[in-house]
Amino acid sequence: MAIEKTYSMIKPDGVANHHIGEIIYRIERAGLTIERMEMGMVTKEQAEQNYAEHKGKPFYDGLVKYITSGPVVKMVISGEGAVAKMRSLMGATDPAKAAPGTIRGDFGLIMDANVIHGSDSVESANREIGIFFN
Ligand code: IDP
Ligand code: MG
Repeated sequence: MAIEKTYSMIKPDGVANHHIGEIIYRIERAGLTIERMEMGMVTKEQAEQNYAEHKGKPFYDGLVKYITSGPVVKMVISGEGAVAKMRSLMGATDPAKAAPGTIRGDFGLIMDANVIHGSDSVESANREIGIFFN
């Protein structure tokens, strides 16, 4: 595998429920490097760009509304196979199906409030990093 960069974001529920420290701890313990990190709001435009692939799906409007509803933590993370490594730390999209020991399995509530976002490929990561850090 190669050194990759990925984009990850602690969602509003992860911030509101005080999981920032635990999540950052898990990322660093996995050997990944947090290169950039910023707390703040996501604009409607950024949300629509980030979730463009889901436009038209029944949950799209709720998803955009949710991710813009409160502060998030935006991160650029690097390391060997960082994209897949973050996805495995995160766990399955549905917290009800995410394995114990994963971030979503341990702290997730429902599909919207599933604690964390992580890019699904190197291409998505490059695109998403450009949306949130430019
Ligand atoms: P991912 O976050 O694991 O990559 P995606 O399929 O890319 O999952 O979906 C993006 C986000 O949209 C999910 O994290 C979740 O919050 C939300 N989502 C996905 N599918 C559904 C659904 O069927 N109902 C409600 N929300 C959904
Ligand atoms: Mg996705």
